[in-house]
Order: sequence, then C-alpha cells, then structure tokens
Amino acid sequence: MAQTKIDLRIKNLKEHLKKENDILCEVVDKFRELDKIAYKLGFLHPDKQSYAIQVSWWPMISVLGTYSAGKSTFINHYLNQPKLQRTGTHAIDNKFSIICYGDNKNVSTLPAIAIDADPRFPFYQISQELTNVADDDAEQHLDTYLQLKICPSEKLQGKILIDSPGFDADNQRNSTLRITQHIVDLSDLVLVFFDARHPEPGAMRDTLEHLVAKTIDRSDSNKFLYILNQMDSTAKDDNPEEVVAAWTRALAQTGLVTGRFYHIFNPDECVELPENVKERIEKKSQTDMEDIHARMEQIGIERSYRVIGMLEDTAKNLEQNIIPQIKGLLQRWKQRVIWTEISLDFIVICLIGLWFATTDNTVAGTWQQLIGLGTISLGTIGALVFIVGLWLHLKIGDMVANNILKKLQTEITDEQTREGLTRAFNKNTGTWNKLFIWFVDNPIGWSRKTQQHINEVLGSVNNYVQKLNDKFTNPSGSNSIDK
Ligand SMILES: Nc1nc2c(ncn2[C@@H]2O[C@H](COP(=O)(O)OP(=O)(O)OP(=O)(O)O)[C@@H](O)[C@H]2O)c(=O)[nH]1
Ligand SMILES: [Mg+2]
Repeated sequence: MAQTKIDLRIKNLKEHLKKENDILCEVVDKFRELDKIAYKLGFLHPDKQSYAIQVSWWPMISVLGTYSAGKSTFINHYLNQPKLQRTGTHAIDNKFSIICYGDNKNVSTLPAIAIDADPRFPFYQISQELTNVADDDAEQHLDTYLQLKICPSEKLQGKILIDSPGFDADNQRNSTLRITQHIVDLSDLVLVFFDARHPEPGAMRDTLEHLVAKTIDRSDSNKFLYILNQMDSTAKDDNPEEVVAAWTRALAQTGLVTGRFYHIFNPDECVELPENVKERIEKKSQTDMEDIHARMEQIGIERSYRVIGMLEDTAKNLEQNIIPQIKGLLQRWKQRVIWTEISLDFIVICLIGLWFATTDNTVAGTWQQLIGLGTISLGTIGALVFIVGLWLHLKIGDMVANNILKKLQTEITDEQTREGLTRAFNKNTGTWNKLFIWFVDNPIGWSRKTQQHINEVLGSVNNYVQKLNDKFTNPSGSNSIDK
C-alpha cells in the first residue's frame, strides 16, 4: 500500500521519539491501532487524519520579555550552551528561534521551512499557521521571523524552547506581536523576562500591558512565570529591595497580584556585587533559578504522562462516545426507514380499500380484469411491483439518511466529531445496507474483535505508566533520565 503523508509524518515522529523516549515510541503504535479502528469505522480519514498527530508530543516553553533583558543568556545558561543564542547589549536578533533536541555534536540552524517538516511541533504546518496570523507578505519572509535550531543538550529532551526577539510594545511590528500571541497560546510554559536595570518600570506601561495585563485573565494564567532578571547589575547602584518593590507595584497596577515573581541574575554574567547584599542576592537568585528550572523540567516529565493519558482518553472516547453515537444514528435511520415504509404500505392499502369501497369493483373482478388485459402477465406485474418497491425502498433510505445528516450538522457542535460522524454514517448507509436495512445492527468496522482490541489498548495504559514511573523515579540509580 502506498505511503500516505500521515504514514511519513508518523515515521518521522517515531524517529525523533526513538532518540528521546522509547516508551513513547511504543505509545505511537498504540495510537496507530486506534487509528486503524477509526479508519475502518469511517470516523477518521485515512489520508488526512490520525490520533497520533493530534497529540502535542513536545511541550513548548517560550521565553518572552523586554529588549536585552537576558532571555537568550538565560537559555544558553540553562542548556549549558554558551554559544547557542547570540547575546548582546543591543537588539541583535529579531527572529523567533525554535530550539529542539538533536543528537548531532554541534548546534545547527535550519531555515523556517524545516519547521514544517518536523513532526515535533504541536501544530501541523506551522508556516501556514503563522502566515495566517502574520502580515500578508509573511509567507515569503517567513525566514525573517523564524529559525529552527537543533541542539545536543540533554535538557532539551522532551521539550521545545522558543527564544523571542525583545519586546517593545511601541516599536513592535504587528506581525511580531501576532506571532508572539500565537506562540503564547500554544506554549505550555511562558517565561516573561524584565530587566531590573530599568529603574522606571512605569515608563514601559504599554509593554507591561501586553506582557502581563493580557495574560492574567486567561484560564491558563498559571503557565506564566514573571522574572526580574539582572538583579546583580541593579544591586550595584540601587537598593535591590526597592527595585523589586517598584516592579511589584508596577505589576500590581496591571492587575498581577498573585503568582510568583522571580528575581534572578545570570551567574555567568554577574558583575561584582557589593558585600552588604552579595549573600542575600545570590541566595535569592539561586533558589528562584532552581524553581524556574524545576518548572521547566517538570514540563518534560508531565508530557509523557499526559500523552499516555491522552491514549486512554482517545480509546475510551472511541468506545464510550463515538461508537454509541454511530450506533444511535444507525438505529435512528433504520427505525425511521422501516416506519416510513410501514406507514406508506398502510396508506396504499387504505387507498386501495377506499377505492374498492367507493366503486362497484370487487377484488376478484379487478384482478381478472388486469390479467385479462392479456398484455400484462402475472410475472410482469410481480416484477413491476418489485422494482417500484425496491426503488422506493432505496429512495426512502436516502431521504431519511439525508434528513438525519442535516440534523447532525446542528446537533454536534464540535467540527471534527461532526465530520467524523458524517463520514461514518455515510459509510453505513451505502446501497448494501439500504437493501438489507432490517439486518443493520453494528456499524461497519465494529465487532467483538474490535472491542477486544480497544480493551487491549486500554490495558496497555497501566503498563506504560508503570514503565514511566520506573524511568522517572530512576530506581537503577543511573543519572540519565530520558524525558
Ligand atoms: N550583569 C548581567 N548581565 C546580563 C545578565 N543576563 C544577561 N546579561 C547581559 O545582558 C545583555 C543582553 O542579554 P541577552 O541575553 O542578549 O538579552 P535578550 O533578552 O536575549 O536580548 P534581545 O534578544 O536583544 O531582546 C548581554 O550583554 C548579556 O551578557 C545578568 O543576569 N547579569
Ligand atoms: Mg535574545
């Protein structure tokens, strides 16, 4: 069988997963087993859809913030790759860098187009997505906005980091603002950096409005961490507590009163600290840095459990929602067709009865007359009745099916489920099932064996959770924990 785009994408996905987490590689196969069931049911389109690609396999952590706040320096330090992202005192990078794990020795930079072909992203065809959100000419200039960096740091296993250009609400190009928004929406964790050297946070009200005020009312607001960076520089000239207090007030004015506000500096870049504050500042920065790193680590581990949870949810959804819905539609169709036909038969019998009752004709007499016409034989009458009956039967089957489909479009709000149910229902209302509608019971592609198959997939979930526990609790004492 020819390989579909989906097959290629899955193959690619497994190759990447193999390098990072072999358990998840097996989980892909389980998703594919569910795919096969859904294809047979007609619920998923075999060339275009797969449960496996609906999963966000690599969680995203994005790093946003003001110009020169130290975003890139923070990423380089976290990954222990001093040369990964360019850093400097004035804005040098105006691209979003999407940073992924790769097992080559060196860091490699690939153009934006490479992002499309990489199945690690939680969205299919990112360039298309970004073209939609960015300027009209963004498609040609996608390379000016995005680049993909492949980096061998083990810390990147199981996650994607995004470094963004410095944020300045006044000078920001519309497209960059929209891309930032899109990335924020897709991220599992967002680190928002501020530069403690700017003593007047009030002067950047618009920027704070964008980076803070718009984030606090979101349902996923706990994914945002606010970080005041370069605390070492500020400690040299000002009282650091006052700087923090000024920032806390500025943030409170934008509405941020809860949630943690971290104060850090980068130990690789640290200027000499005054003795009276050195210990205090260093300790605070260290614990805050550890907390931030722990949140980042957690994202990688959480995703493995989340993916397995999704496998369980998908199998249960198929068994407990989709199948009953398809069955329900089929029953509705079958009953309505049968009742329409019974009603129609009843009406015809009544009409014939009425005709006999209101005319002088008798049943036997009419019968004799029909046969007596000589041109029509008994066989021909039988065949005619059969053909008209069959035609009517198929027509009624079609009409009722169309009626049910029309209702389905308003009954089911979720687009993907609606499309899937429509496709599965169409598959079940073909000529064969229309002809033998009385025997229609189980949806096509659903049998006791399929049920067993789903049970097996559900049974494997506990097994995977156990394997992950073993991996992350690391009972062997080995240091290399895959994420
Ligand atoms: N003293 C000190 N300097 C820092 C710290 N973090 C970063 N820097 C310096 O600040 C400058 C800006 O750092 P970057 O990491 O390039 O900042 P950025 O936020 O990525 O900047 P853009 O991408 O241009 O917005 C560089 O010269 C860094 O060496 C820190 O914690 N303390
Ligand atoms: Mg930078």
